[in-house]
Amino acid sequence: MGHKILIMNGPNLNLLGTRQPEVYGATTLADIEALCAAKAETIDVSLTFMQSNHEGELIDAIHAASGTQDGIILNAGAYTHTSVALMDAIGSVTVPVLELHLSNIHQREVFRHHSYISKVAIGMICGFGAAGYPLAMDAMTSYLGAQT
Ligand code: CA2
Repeated sequence: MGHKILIMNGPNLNLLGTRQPEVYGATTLADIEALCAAKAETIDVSLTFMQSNHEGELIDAIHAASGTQDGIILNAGAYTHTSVALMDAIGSVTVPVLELHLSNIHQREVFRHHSYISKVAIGMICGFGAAGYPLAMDAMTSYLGAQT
């Protein structure tokens, strides 16, 4: 089995596909998980997929990923713009984190333009909707493959 990748989803992403489809699309988080599971098969990735509405749970998951996962793909939701604690958690582990957003945060309200996660992420994908998830898996796999 290839790399171990953890995909983490933050607050309100459990509501995907049920509200604001004009912003976030009609795809549910369960649909995205299925998309990622199918992608994992094709690129030989061992995938763990989770969602939490709780900042501390997300921080605990980052700590737990240290030494057990090869990479994290993180859509931190609105914590992206508020959470020094999540930034510090990522900064405290060596596991690489790729920042992901469904929407193009730079096209939206000014308060979404700043990301604490970007300070500590290896890179960021945004604006491609659900398709960003398998893109992020390719990007993380490529990043991990380039590491010595
Ligand atoms: O574009 C993204 O992926 C975001 O991380 C989504 C967050 C938002 O706060 C970030 O600025 C950008 C919000 C997720 C909320 O998801 C909802 C889904 C359905 C209905 C309402 C909210």
